[in-house]
Amino acid sequence: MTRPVLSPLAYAYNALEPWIDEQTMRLHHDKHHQTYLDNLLKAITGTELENVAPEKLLSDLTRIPEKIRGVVRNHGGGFVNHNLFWEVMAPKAGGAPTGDLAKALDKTFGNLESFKEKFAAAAAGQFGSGWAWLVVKHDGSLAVYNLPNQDSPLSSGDTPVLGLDVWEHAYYLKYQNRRAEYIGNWWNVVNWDKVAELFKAAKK
Ligand code: MN3
Repeated sequence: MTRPVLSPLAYAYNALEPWIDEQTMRLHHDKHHQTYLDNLLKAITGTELENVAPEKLLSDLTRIPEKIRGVVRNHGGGFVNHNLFWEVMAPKAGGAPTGDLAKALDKTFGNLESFKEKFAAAAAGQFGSGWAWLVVKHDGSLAVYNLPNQDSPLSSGDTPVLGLDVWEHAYYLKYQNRRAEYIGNWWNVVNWDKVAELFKAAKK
């Protein structure tokens, strides 16, 4: 396998405005995300884990030597979580999902609005830094929960299909302490086509 790299965004830094500002996107992708990757590489380079995909490292943290387990969990998690985050957002996005994903959300949560409320509550209710997640569980069912820091759903055997970063670095420049406003506006940039694709892949 090839060494993990920081992929460029698939859209311009200012493409998610007015919901997410250019400066936040630049710092978040070029600095924060890069740092997670750098620290992960620093920990695994020269070890037998060097050629293991970061997702695989996270999927069983008990196999990681104790000395670098924390770094893999935090920085490996940070690297993998942000890869997903950039992909599940897009300019001129938002709206509602269609197809199998829409059906599964309705079946699990009642309707799209109820899902969004539950997800937003998970995001708002994460004390301190962390993420809200929509995941596909082992049995194919959907679930919403939050996790602190950069903990990945992969470490619990779940496959994340939508994630919202609620670390202050994700919103503070534009929204300051108004996390709820950031969460509410974020729906305008959710790339449902990508979420549907991840959902389909996870169900296989
Ligand atoms: Mn972040």
